[in-house]
Amino acid sequence: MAGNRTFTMIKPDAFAAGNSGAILKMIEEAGFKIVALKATQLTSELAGKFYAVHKERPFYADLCKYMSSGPIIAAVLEKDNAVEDFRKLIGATDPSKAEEGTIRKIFAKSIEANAVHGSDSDENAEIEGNFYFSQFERVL
Ligand code: IDP
Repeated sequence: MAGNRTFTMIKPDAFAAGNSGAILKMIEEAGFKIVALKATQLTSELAGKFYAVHKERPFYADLCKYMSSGPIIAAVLEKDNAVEDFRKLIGATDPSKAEEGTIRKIFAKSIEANAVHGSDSDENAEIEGNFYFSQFERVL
């Protein structure tokens, strides 16, 4: 159903710091239902594919290196107005600009190592969920 699912990753910095459980708790308490979940690690090549839209940006090579530097958690989340509400919950890309109480404000280390990913559109939520999960790995 369009509009009620989004995709997230708990990025290597937050996973390594042992913040995955606390972040998932905040996500559930904000009303999101977890409909797919896995711990995994990207290769640099896969990180490059995931972030291909940024390949002309100066931070792309560093981003691919960072995103493949350690384990992550990938998840599909369900809630009304999922994409927009989740972007609000995580806060601005740069944690120094994120609102108080947002996941990035609480857990992010820098503009790059910013704890979580959240899809920016329904279309990308679908593409990103399909990047990680087969139809048998998610709640239908
Ligand atoms: P978003 O994750 O808030 O949607 P995007 O602009 O799509 O932000 O950037 C994707 C990811 O690239 C960010 O979450 C962050 O990890 C990294 N990134 C974005 N801007 C910068 C930057 O200026 N320097 C370093 N890394 C950046």
